[in-house]
Amino acid sequence: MKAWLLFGLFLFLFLATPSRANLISIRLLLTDWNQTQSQFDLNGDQKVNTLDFAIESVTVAPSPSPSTVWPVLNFTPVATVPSPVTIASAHDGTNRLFVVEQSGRIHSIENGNLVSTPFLTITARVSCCGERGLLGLAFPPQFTSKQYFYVNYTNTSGNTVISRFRVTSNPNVADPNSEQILLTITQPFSNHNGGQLQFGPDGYLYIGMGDGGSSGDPQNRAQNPAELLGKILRIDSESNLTQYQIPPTNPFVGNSAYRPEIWALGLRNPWRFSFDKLTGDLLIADVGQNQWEELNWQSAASTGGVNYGWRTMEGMHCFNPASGCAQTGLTLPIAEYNHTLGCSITGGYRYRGLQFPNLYGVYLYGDYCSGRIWGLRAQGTSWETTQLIQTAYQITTFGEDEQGELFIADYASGTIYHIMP
Ligand SMILES: [Ca+2]
Ligand SMILES: [Ca+2]
Repeated sequence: MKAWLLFGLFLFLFLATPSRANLISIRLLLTDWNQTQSQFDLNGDQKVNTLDFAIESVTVAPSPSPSTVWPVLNFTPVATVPSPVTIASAHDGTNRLFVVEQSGRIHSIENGNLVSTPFLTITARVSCCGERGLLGLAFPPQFTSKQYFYVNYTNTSGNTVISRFRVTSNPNVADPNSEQILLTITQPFSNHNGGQLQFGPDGYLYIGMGDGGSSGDPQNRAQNPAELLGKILRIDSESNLTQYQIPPTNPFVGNSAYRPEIWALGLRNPWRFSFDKLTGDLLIADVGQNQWEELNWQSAASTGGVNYGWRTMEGMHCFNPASGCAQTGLTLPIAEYNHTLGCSITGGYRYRGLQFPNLYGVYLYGDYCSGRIWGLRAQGTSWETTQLIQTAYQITTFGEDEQGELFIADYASGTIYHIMP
């Protein structure tokens, strides 16, 4: 089938479907790369090669415009990994899932099968467990050509390390001796180490840092601009592999009172945050102290520097001082729940996949202690949230694959589940 026919098919589907918002997924089978056939371009003078295609399948998903029906979640086991805390995707076309084992291993799942040899083993460098361990994993843009990735772990001294490792000639095995440490952050207490790593749509590496620990942020680190603790950091890890760079558009560049890595501040323990695959918006789940678990939203248009309030506030409530706190300049969460419903929020992802139409546009988040999972969706200019299910899982993390399908980890059993209709 020639390319113009394919274009015709696209046009047909585009016009024939009831809404432009519908998702059309066409699976192509490349049958021939035809070097001899050629055609003229629109200028009439240039030869271009043509491709022969076969249409393997065409799927038109129901409209992703907000459904009035909340999705009913089902969970299909994918693999079992001891103490899973992170699920990441390499975006290299393999659709592999990488699952981080807290004690210091990374496992890969390829074509639905757990690869028996771990992708990476650095257990001797990692202190575990509680809130310590190998906690974060992210693959950079253009990983296919780069073949390196980033981790966030607690070292044997209890401090946070952000480092880079390289993959060997075997795509399912990384080299533990290839480590390049980008950043070490001293941790005053064993808890609240953050752990999330995500590349933003801007290509920069975002790092979640907790307030350092103890209880109530005793040194007020999350509000201290000279500290990296209690923040989300943003660095340019890709321009210079020997030394990370500060993005020139970071909000506090040139302000000597602030560490220039700071993107957002006033966070207690942003254990999990994620970017909306479609809009680039940032959703940050911040674990609360004794009463309130919270969810924060940041538009993709944000220029950074947002103060999310901790320890002045816990959720939408004054924390220190307990009443009459000064809220000027603080950004409140878009959702919160109290400790009658859980004790530790685990942020998830906004679903942008094709297999689960009722979930489209819904952000999922859960609670580690209660196993509850909530959905959050935009309703006009505001948000609405509801509990979708209460599971028996100790929810440590959600994950998103290359197609936008969502996964969840049960820390207790180690099972990774695909969230299905
Ligand atoms: Ca700590
Ligand atoms: Ca807050």
